Amino acid sequence: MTHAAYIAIGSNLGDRAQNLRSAVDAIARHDDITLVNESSIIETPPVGDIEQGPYLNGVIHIQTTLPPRALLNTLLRIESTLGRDRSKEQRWGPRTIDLDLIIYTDHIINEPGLQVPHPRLHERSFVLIPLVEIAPDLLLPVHNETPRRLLKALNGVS
Ligand code: A4P
Ligand code: MG
Repeated sequence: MTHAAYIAIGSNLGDRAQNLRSAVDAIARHDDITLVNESSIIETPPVGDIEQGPYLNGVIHIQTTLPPRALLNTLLRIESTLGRDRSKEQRWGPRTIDLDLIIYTDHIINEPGLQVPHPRLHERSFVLIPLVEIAPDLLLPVHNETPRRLLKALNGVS
């Protein structure tokens, strides 16, 4: 049984474009994952109170036989392979690569270390803009809304 999932990707340290490319390549090479679609990569101003450089962000759509926790562990492993070291980071601070599992079919997961849909999805244009590009009308659990409508709401358009 395969499941559709969406992963938000971001980088604001080092060769940002190459970091994203390497992460997507590693995800696509995984035996239990098929890459279905990729959004454009956009440059975005940093969100949060920490002074840091701009990000490159995007979203990818995959099909996978991995259950959510195994998929998250795969993403965390790919982050560390690409040189991310959480012990040297601040929360919401600069990072070479950030891979967030934002959607896993219609599952709602609230466990320690795993929340899906990603809890800040609806307030982040750096996630919603690329998600709207590849899945404008996907009905999201919890919100019971589509990415297109969530982005409009974030921009103050009803
Ligand atoms: N975790 C729980 N749920 C998930 C999930 N659905 N996907 C846990 C991935 N991880 C999940 O993550 C900390 C822990 O969250 C993981 O070990 C996992 O068990 P992290 O990536 O180390 O922490 P983080 O990324 O600093 O925190 P968080 O809450 O994911 O923040 P965001 O939302 O990723 O914010 N500005 C721009 N323009 N672009 C960005 O990409 N990113 C951030 C980080 C801040 N500002 C940004 C951007
Ligand atoms: Mg993260």
